[in-house]
Amino acid sequence: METLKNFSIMFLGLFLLISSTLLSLTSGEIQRYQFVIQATPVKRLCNTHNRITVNGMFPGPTLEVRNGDSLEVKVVNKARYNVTIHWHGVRQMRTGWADGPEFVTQCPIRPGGSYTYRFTIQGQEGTLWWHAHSSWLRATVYGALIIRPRLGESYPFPKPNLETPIVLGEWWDANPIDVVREATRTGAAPNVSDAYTINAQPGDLYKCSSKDTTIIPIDAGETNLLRVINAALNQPLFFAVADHTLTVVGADATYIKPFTTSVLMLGAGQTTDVLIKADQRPARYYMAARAYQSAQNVPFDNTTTTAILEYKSSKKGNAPKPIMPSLPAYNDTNTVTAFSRSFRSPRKVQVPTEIDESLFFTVGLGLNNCPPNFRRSRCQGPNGTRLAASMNNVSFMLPRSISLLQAHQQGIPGVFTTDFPGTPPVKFDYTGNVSRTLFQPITGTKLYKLKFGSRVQVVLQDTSIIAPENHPIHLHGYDFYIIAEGFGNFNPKRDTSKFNLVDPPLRNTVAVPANGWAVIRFVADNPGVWLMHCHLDVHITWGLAMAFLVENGVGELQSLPAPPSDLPLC
Ligand SMILES: *[C@@H]1O[C@H](CO)[C@@H](O)[C@H](O)[C@H]1NC(C)=O
Ligand SMILES: *[C@@H]1O[C@H](CO)[C@@H](O)[C@H](O)[C@H]1NC(C)=O
Ligand SMILES: *[C@@H]1O[C@H](CO)[C@@H](O)[C@H](O)[C@H]1NC(C)=O
Ligand SMILES: *[C@@H]1O[C@H](CO)[C@@H](O)[C@H](O)[C@H]1NC(C)=O
Ligand SMILES: *[C@@H]1O[C@H](CO)[C@@H](O)[C@H](O)[C@H]1NC(C)=O
Ligand SMILES: *[C@@H]1O[C@H](CO)[C@@H](O)[C@H](O)[C@H]1NC(C)=O
Ligand SMILES: *[C@@H]1O[C@H](CO)[C@@H](O)[C@H](O)[C@H]1NC(C)=O
Ligand SMILES: [Cu+2]
Repeated sequence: METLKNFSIMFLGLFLLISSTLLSLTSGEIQRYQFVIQATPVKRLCNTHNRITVNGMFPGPTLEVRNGDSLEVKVVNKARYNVTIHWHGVRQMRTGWADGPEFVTQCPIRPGGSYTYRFTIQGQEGTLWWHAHSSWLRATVYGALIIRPRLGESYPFPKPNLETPIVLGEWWDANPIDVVREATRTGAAPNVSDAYTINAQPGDLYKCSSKDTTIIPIDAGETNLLRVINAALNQPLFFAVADHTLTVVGADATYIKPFTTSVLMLGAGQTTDVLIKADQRPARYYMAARAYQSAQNVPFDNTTTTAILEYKSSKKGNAPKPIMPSLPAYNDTNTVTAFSRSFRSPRKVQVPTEIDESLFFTVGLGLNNCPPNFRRSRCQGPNGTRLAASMNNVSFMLPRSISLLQAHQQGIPGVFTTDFPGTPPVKFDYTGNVSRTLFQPITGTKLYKLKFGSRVQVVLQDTSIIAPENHPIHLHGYDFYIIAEGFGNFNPKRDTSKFNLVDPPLRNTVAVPANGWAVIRFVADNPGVWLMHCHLDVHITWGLAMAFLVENGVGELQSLPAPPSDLPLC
C-alpha cells in the first residue's frame, strides 16, 4: 500500500516534470504593472470621500494577459494602511510567496513600503480578479484579471464581437475600515452597505447617481462576452439583463459546458463568463444586480445596482427609461440551486477517485460569551455576546508578528499548530435546532497538514447556529471539483451516490448551500500554506477560515523555493 502510494507520488512528480518542461517550451510573455496604493477622492451617492485605490482608479486597473504569461506587479504603498494584494484564483504553482493574504503568506506592505508579486498563469483561461487581502480594504481595492488563450489558440466558442468586465461591488458611505473596526470593538454585526455597484458605479436607481451609470453600447446582432465578477464584500448577488438570455461558458477561469439562463447568482469571490447576443428590439436594457439573502431575519442591503445595455441604433436624448429585468426574490434559494446544478465541465475530467484524506468541515457562525474584563459596550451581539464564526468549531486567528508561510519555512515554533480537526469535534444535527451550549467556538491558529500529492475530499457542511446561510468558501492556491451539493446533514450512505465523478465543474470558490453541504476534491500538488475561508469578509473577520499546510514533495520541482528578497517583514 505504502509502496503503491510512493509510486503514485513519483509518477505525479514525473508528470509535473514533463508538463513543466512542455510549458517552458511554449512559455508566454512577462507582463509588468505598477500598482500605487493611495487615497483618492471618490464621489458616490451625493458626497465625496477619500478612498484607498490603485493608481487613483476605481475599480482598479484591468490586467489582460494570456495563458502562459508571467506577471510582475510592483505594489507601492502610499496609503496610511497596511496592504497586501491577492490574485484571486491564480494557482500560484510553487509561488506561494506571491499569493498575498496578510499574515498567511506574507507580512503586510507597510505604509511607504513596496513588494513585487511574481507569478505565472499556468493552464487557466477566463476571468479571475485581484483584490486587497488586508482588513476590509478590498471594498475599493479590486479589479479584473482577464486571461485569454495562448497566441494562436482560440475560445471554445465563437469569438465574441466585444468583451466587457462586469465587476459587481459594494459601497459604504462610511470608511469601510471604520465599519469593520466598529464591529470588532462592539462584537455586533457591522453596518450593511449603502449601495451595490457595477464597475464602481451604483446606477441611476440611487440618489444623486443619474449620471453614475455604466453604459455598455452594442450593435444589433453583436455578441458580447460579459466577464461577471462578484467583488462585493459581504453579499452573494443575483444578476440579470432585461429581455436577454445569458449563455454561461466559464466560471473561475475554467470553461464549462455552455447552458442558458435568465439569471446568475455569484457567491462573493466567484466569476462567471456569459455570452449575450443583441437579438432584441433596439432599445436600452438594464443590467441589474441585487442581494441573494439566504440568512433570514438578518439586516442586509436590499438596494439594486444597474448598468445599461444600449443598442447603438436606439433613440438617444429623450429615450424612455430602460427596461428593467425581473430579479428573483431575495431569498429565492430554489433559483440558486437550479443554477448551480447546471454547471458541468465541457468533457470528462480526471477527478481523484481514491481518497487519501477524507475531511468533514462544518462552516457557520457562533457566539462568544462576554469576557469578564469586557465592558457591556463591547458585547453588543445577540443577548450581550460577541458574534463569531468557525470551521469545525475553531475560530481562526491570524498571527501578528510573522506570516504562517515564513514560520513554516523557517521552522519557527509557537506561531501555529497543525492540529486542525479533520472532522467536527462534536457531532450534532448541524441543520437542526442547535443547543446553545454548542454556540461558542474555540479560538486558534490551527493548520491541517497534507502530504504532497495527497488526494483530498472535503465535505463542507453549513450549520444552523444563529442562522443557516450560504457561505462562499474559497481555497487559495487550488481549483477543486465540486462533485455534489445538497440540503440537510450530509449522509455518506445516501449522498455518495450523488457524486459526479464524470464532468463536475472546476472552481476556486463554492457557494455552500444554506442548511446544506457541498463536497469538493483536489490533489495537493502545490506546496505551501493555503488559506481556505468564507469570502464574506464579515465572516472572515469573525474567524470563518483555516489553512492547509501542504508539505514539499521530492526534489526542487515539488518544493517551495526560498522567499523573494523583497518579501515584507513584520
Ligand atoms: C453604523 O450605523 C449606526 C446607525 O446608523 C451609526 O450610528 C454608526 O455611526 C455607523 N457606523 C459607522 C462606522 O459608520
Ligand atoms: C428594504 O428594506 C427597508 C427597511 O430596511 C424597507 O423599508 C424597504 O421596503 C426594503 N426595500 C425593498 C425593495 O425590499
Ligand atoms: C421569502 O420571503 C418571503 C417574503 O419575505 C416569505 O413570504 C417567504 O416565506 C420566504 N421564503 C423562504 C423560503 O424563506
Ligand atoms: C436571546 O435571548 C432570547 C430570550 O432568552 C432568546 O429567545 C433568543 O433565542 C436568544 N438569542 C440567541 C441568539 O441566543
Ligand atoms: C430549540 O431548542 C430549545 C432547547 O434546546 C427549545 O427551548 C426551543 O423551543 C427549540 N426551538 C424550536 C424552534 O424548536
Ligand atoms: C466548541 O468548543 C467549545 C469548547 O470546548 C464547546 O463549549 C462547544 O460546545 C463546542 N461546539 C461545537 C459545535 O463543537
Ligand atoms: C501593520 O503590520 C505590522 C506588521 O508588519 C503590524 O505589526 C501592525 O500591527 C499592522 N498594523 C495594523 C493597523 O494592522
Ligand atoms: Cu460565510
